[in-house]
Amino acid sequence: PPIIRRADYQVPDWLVPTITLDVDLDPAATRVRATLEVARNGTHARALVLDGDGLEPLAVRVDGANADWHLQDGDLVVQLSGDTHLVETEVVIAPERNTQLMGLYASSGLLCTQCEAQGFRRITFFPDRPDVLSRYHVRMAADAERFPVLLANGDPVAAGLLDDGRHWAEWNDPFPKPCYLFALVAGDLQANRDTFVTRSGREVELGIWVRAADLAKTDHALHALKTSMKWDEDVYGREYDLDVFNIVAVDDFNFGAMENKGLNIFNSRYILADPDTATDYDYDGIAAVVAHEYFHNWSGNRVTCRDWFQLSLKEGFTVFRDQGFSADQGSAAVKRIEDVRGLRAAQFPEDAGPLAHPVRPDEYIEISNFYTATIYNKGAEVIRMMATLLGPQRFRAGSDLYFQRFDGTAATVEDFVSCMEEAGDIDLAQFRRWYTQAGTPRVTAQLRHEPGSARAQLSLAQAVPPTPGQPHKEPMVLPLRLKLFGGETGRALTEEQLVTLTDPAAEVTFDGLAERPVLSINRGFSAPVIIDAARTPADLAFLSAHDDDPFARYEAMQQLMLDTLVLSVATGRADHRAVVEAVGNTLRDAALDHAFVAEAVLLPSESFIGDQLAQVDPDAIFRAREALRAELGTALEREWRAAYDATEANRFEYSPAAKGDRRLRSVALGYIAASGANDAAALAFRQFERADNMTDRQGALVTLAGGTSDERVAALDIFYNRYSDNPLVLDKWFQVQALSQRDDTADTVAELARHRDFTLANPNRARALVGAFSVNQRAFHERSGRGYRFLADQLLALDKLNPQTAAKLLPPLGRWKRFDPARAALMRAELERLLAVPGLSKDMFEQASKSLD
Ligand code: B3K
Ligand code: ZN
Repeated sequence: PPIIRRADYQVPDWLVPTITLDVDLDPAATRVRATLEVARNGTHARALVLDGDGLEPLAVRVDGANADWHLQDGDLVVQLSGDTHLVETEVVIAPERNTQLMGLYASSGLLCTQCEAQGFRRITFFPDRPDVLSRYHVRMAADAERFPVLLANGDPVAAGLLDDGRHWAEWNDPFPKPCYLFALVAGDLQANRDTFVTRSGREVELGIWVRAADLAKTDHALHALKTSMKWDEDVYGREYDLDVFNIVAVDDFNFGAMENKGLNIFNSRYILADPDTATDYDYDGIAAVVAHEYFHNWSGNRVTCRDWFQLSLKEGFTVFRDQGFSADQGSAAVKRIEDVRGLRAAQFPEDAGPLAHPVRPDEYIEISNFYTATIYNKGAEVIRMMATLLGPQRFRAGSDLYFQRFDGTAATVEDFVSCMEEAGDIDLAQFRRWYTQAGTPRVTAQLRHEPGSARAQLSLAQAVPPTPGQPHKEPMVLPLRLKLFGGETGRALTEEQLVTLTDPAAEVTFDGLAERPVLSINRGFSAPVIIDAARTPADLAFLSAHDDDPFARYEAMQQLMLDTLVLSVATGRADHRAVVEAVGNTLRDAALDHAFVAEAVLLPSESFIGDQLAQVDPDAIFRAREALRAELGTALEREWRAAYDATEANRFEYSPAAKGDRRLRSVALGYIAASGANDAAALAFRQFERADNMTDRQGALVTLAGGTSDERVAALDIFYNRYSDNPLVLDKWFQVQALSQRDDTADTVAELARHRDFTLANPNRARALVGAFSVNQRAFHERSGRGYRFLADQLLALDKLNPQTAAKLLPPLGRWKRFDPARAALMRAELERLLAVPGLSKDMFEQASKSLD
């Protein structure tokens, strides 16, 4: 398959100022008539090429007459003589047979679209690229009984009945948009409605559309929508621009949600919530995704991307915006901890592996493979660093300038950075390397201090590792927030300062120190780097108790835990004392909020421990981590029980404090179970049965599912029976078992793949079982290689239905370089097996072939 290169970008040959779509909907045969006003862009004699994917033209007319056209690799090529023409095409497509969930497809009885990145070409012939912006007028018709609701982008303009039991509706979107933002929905839906009055006094009709039975689960999403609309006005000065804003929830969706102009379409897992079926984590995820898609109305829709290499222009910025929103809704420190944990779990391994790519990639085979943690989350960190370097006022000025200057256009990453440079009056020339160089920089920091001296010397050095296609790296701009604390008193010895490392190495001198200093560095995770600061367990324990930045306290504890675990994996012997003492101190510190405590006392994941080692030994890591868990459980049993009892609530409430209580309660339960206490299973089962909310119920289920008690089987059965008609909760049932730490998880997962409720056709279900299993380090990397074989089998089956979702599940197989030669060979063999299959999608081909290098 061809490689698409950023350097090859050319402006479009033809523009399409307006498009009229006439869509006669039917699950088996939908007729799409498109009328495009096309305009030659510049002086050239090239034909009009309209992208098509799997389309057969039934008619092609130019200015009302039969046209001179042919198909080329699925695209429609039309010879045109003048500078403007009216081009009409007609195709028939079958949404009910669309298992890729790209283009127009059917999901649980409704019809909906997904066009980003290149799904529109599966609906009609069109220049399917983000720099062609058009005004859309859509007329749709469908059976009135099966599809009583007809929605599209923009404003509704007219509707009516037809004689044959069908009805129609027309929608008009006044804002020119690229075709990836087109959407329509037809179905038997009900809306949870409200209004929002914008700051200039316009009233916007809001609707969250779901099946009637789900209506009661939409209040949280609706509330999040209104809160986001207000937040974007207050924090970024961005006002909504249409009179209606609709969101539709669908069960079959390739990712989280889609920001189509005025008509967001969501994976139902990011809309539906009530206390009985959704965890606090789900509630938070819903608010974050609702906000994210809403924020795209400016960062993505009003200003879109010139080409798909600029994807992080909208995604990195919008993630940064949604992170800010979530931070403002509760504890900013806990939100930062969660975001950094997510970055380390998904993006750092990506950046260290065969699929590493810059935040602005230079080439791709299939763009769907580039909706990655690097584009999204590292992209957000890059924006965050600019915000740190500029400070809040100048960052806001840069953002205002960007929106004002590029409103209504398709922009580039370069445009954004230039606005920051101009408004911030700062030179970001070297900083731009964050967009071009892949790989996570490593910073070594060494603080030297002579006993009794008032001076200390900090040596900083940076290195960016080689990544595929980039053997040599230049130094980056690394904004490091740091501060010194007194090793005896715990007092702050300095103000926090921002040290921006731009050279390969630098020295910073501190004077007037009254006592031995302890270094707190990269506070708030001011740069997305790996810090190697070689601090003693005592100093880390000290910071975990005394640092005044909660994020830095968390980091100190994580580093202490990591150092301890890495040492015990390497030597087989463990000294747990410093960790036990530090965790005990945190648990006993009454001034800390429970949400923070729960994060701080969690051990690093098995895979993150693996990331610290030259070679991952999944079994040794598992043993070392379990041993530390058990010891923490036993040594601090009184504290865990106290925390458990102190966090019992009478009634469910969704507030930061109540969420913190529930989180700490389930973490404490896990440690009580790890201690081997006799009553642990009974305690968990009691929590499971008495819970009036999913957070407590699932928390108990996780603990039970990882053990061997009789209660385990009972709880899994009860859970299954209670929720067997709720697909989102059944996903949890699959996922909890796939993530279990039991010795027989690989068997259980193989069995679950044959369960009557398992299907690869639904992406959420596929991810809940296959995706979860492949990040369960010990189970997936079982020495026999059966985990690898299982994943490859599932990928092959899924590739036939839905290549995009299949390819997204492949990366765990590509981590072979990190494992011993026997495991590496088994993993490679599976990648080779995939590549040998005839008819493999280009999505899978790209991921698998790159993963072998
Ligand atoms: N922009 C969409 C993602 C589309 C993914 C296409 N493979 C959702 C989002 O990031 O908001
Ligand atoms: Zn997005």
